[in-house]
Amino acid sequence: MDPVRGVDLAFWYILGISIIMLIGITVVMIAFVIIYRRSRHPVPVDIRDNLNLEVVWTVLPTLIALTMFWVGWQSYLGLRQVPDDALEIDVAGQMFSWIFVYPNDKETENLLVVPQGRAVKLNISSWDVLHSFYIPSYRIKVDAVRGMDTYAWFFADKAGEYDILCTEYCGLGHAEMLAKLRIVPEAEYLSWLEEE
Ligand SMILES: [Cu+2]
Repeated sequence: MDPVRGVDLAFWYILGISIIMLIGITVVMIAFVIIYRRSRHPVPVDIRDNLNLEVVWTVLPTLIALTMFWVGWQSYLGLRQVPDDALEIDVAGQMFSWIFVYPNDKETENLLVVPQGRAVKLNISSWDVLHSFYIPSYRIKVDAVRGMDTYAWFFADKAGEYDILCTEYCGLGHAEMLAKLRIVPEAEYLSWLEEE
């Protein structure tokens, strides 16, 4: 599944169930306060157990939690399964900027330019401390750790400019560790790539 759709689906699914539960539990609580108030039920009833009820409140939440896991797992697979034809770009976090290295060894700082309509694989690492590579628009958030190579990918579907941030506190300049993702038409990308 497309990572953006997958992550959004997992988010809304979990949020939706949480809202339904919140409303349901609140309504039942208020109803119980009104229906079982002392003036109507002066003597409390001592209920020992109810097998059916116990089975329901064990099985139902288990099933709900499992479906949440399944939706989350699908979105995770979408984030990790990179299309074979992806364009590979190396990304390194360093105090305090993002370095991008292209297939022809072109290097940029805080600017990632990619062609529209391509899948882009980012090979992420760090040159010093912990950083975390974050593109909110493409739902990517991956820790950059020195000595550990990892990756992320996204499908550059819409031309435009998007924010890239560091989302792991990495020192005094952390807040300035901002970069831009620029998605441009393929021809523009190719000519940009050849520029010094
Ligand atoms: Cu950082």
